[in-house]
Amino acid sequence: MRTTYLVGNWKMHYAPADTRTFLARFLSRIGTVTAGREIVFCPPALSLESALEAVKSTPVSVGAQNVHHKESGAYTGEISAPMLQSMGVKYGIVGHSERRQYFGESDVLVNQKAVALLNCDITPIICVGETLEQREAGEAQVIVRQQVEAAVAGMDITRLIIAYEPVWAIGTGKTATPADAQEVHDVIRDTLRSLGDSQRVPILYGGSVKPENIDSLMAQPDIDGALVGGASLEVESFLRICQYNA
Ligand code: G2H
Repeated sequence: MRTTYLVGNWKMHYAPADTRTFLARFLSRIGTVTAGREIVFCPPALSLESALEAVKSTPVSVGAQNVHHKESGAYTGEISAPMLQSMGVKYGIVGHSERRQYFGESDVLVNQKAVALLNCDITPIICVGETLEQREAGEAQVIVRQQVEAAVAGMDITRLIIAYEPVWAIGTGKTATPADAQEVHDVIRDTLRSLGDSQRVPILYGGSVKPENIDSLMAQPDIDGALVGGASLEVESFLRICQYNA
């Protein structure tokens, strides 16, 4: 039985004060977290410390949205995996399509970032997903397979989380149908099969996840959680997502 992950990716929202307010409200409402579920908030780097302080002694965890692949050096504006580790960050998102699209991150760099996190015992959440053009050209499965193979090269796959985020579904309100998502998740698990015990790898879905679609997504056999953007910015909607009906 795989753990399921409900991960809030706040993107460029919520400074430290807003982070403290949000998490105080969320934690006062969540009660006990259902066994086998892990709730993770990924605030902007500036708010990591506030988030870590707020979730201390609770079952909720904190992750980073990005990391530099080198341990230290003259890289103005960047943050390293050892720095995240020293703070107590447990997860790190890498390869989000917004990083690939706006900051030119390649599959090779995604792999290097994931290795950097693993070297610091931080679990990488590796994002993959096809664009609308690629989907319409019938290339979704080939693209996702290539992205997964490149991103996980040389790693112990049982230490990773994969997130399938079709680019056309991100922040657009369009969600892949549960069946569409399941089909690609199955391809991802098949891709991982030759690399190790793929049954142990959690594969999350991301892209306009909301209270209205979480139950049907989670009902799919290879969907092991959700990476949630917009709907994680509202206490009530993210609570409902964390409390999905199995
Ligand atoms: C995809 C997702 C979170 P949203 O980027 O990573 O965002 O739920 O707003 O589509």
